[in-house]
Amino acid sequence: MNLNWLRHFPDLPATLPPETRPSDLARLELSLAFPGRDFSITLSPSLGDSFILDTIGATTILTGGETGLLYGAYALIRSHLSGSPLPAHLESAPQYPLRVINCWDNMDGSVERGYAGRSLFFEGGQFAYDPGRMRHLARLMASVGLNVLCVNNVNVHEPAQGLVAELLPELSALADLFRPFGVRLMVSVDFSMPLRDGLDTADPLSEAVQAWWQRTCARVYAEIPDLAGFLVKADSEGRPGPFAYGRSHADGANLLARALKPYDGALIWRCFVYNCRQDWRDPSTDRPKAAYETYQPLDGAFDDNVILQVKNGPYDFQVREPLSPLLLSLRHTHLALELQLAQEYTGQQIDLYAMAPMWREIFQDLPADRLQAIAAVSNLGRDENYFGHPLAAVNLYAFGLLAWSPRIDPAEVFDNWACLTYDFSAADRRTLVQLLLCSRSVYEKYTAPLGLCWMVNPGLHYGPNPSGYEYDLWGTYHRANRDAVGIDRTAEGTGYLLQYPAELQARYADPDTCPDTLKLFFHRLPYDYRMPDGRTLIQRIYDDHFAGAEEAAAMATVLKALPFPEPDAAVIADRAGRQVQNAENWRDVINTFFHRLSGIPDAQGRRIYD
Ligand code: GCV
Repeated sequence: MNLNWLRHFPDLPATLPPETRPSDLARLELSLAFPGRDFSITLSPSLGDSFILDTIGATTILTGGETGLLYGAYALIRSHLSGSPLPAHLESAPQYPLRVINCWDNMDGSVERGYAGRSLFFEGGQFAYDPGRMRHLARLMASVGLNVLCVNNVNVHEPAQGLVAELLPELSALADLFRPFGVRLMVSVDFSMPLRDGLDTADPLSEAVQAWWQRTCARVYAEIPDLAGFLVKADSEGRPGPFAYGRSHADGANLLARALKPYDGALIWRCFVYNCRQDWRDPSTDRPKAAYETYQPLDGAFDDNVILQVKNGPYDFQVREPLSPLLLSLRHTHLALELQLAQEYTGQQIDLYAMAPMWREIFQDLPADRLQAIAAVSNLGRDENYFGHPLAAVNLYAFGLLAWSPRIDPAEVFDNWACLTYDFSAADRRTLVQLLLCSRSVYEKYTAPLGLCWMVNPGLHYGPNPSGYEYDLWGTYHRANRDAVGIDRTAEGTGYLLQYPAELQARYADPDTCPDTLKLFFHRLPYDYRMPDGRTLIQRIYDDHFAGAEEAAAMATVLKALPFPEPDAAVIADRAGRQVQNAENWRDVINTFFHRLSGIPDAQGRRIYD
């Protein structure tokens, strides 16, 4: 059953010739989608991913690079099926050469933070995939311009270390399935891998280690000449890294980058480095400061095929965080932005949460040309619909378009996606788009208030638990007491704010002018603090939680009334019901938590538990 946005794309033949190139596929896709229409297609290899489209009378002229022709073909098909006409002359080039999906799939078949079933690629310690689905996935990605798929978890559990050794032939067979669609594979590697192979060190300055990585890359690229590169999580949440040898992350990243360099491979090095064994009693360590403190001093020390991958916020994909200051401060280092499509903290593909409005905010502060690549943690799994929640598909769709052009308009993208996915009337489609557009702010209202973050159930990360992480090791504290809540991160507090450029420091420094959504991220405020609209802080917390739960219920009613086809209708109705319960639970737990601490009643006398 194909209920995603490819559903009206004409079927491809059951098999493609093994040497099919993206440009061949582009011609095939166009001939299937537009039988009888006149095309003039010119391959101009130097254009790479870019394409130019001209429509003159009944003839469409498409010029593009090897992959550009394919993206041009998909742009035409999307526009045709969604009824959004392209201009008569269009020159289109992606903002980022690497548009990456990071799967956190383990070879035992589990998916770390996966909410759409088991792994699409692995089971029982082996490759286990349906080739038809792989091709479909490749087409799904290519149809929105995504071109790199990192198949295994950044936490590299055995036997995944074998992906660059004994499992390499199987990885290569998988790469063959994605290649016609212009999608290149990437693998996560473990920094300590030389130890597995008999070396007694993984020290980046050891010549034996350097030679080991060179040999490994030679073997890998002999099998998969177009592998996009390696992704590494090092010295992060228990993963091995160069710190064990007293070396810097520039030493560590450059080691792998130099081994990849002869093959044009990229080394993507994640910056998710912080002390995950913090003592909650210690207020002098402030986790959001960690990545900047580690990497800012190394700016300019990385080789040119190293890309530092930075999560959008300084914490970890919370519903609301400011932009990571590292993304603004590194000037001489290649950067990738890391987003998370998997809804780890944002409703786990049960609650509706469409992300493009959040990404728009990111790019309001982040100049698009600061980045060389963009990556997102996958929300895919083995479920029939790939995404668990059928509407979570919109996040992969929108991410592809964002990676091509970060200035996308969420409303337009949602509308196109809805048009491709469901045969709705214009009115129903507008309703669906409105739900998607407001879904993030509804979720935000009923969960942790005003940028506070981390009030989730530990480990699981779904549902409320305001003290769940408060006395733990992870550096994620709100420090609520009977008078006040939040952490002062200004110059007078932890100093985190000083990591930002002056303009953003000015925006956040004063609690009175700091945007409400981030007030408790940057400031510690008493419950009777007056918000700009005159309400007290505590009243605003209560009001948001009552409103958020009400809005979730209203959204569910509207969603259930939309004419989704089966099986989507049943799944959407079920998840909407669970979201309503989740929202009520959040409302009651958070309001009760603050009510018990503060002793301040709700001005409207609504039910809060004593
Ligand atoms: C892959 C958070 C998640 C982990 C994830 C980690 C990361 O801590 O909870 O599951 O590990 O981020 O991004 O590396």
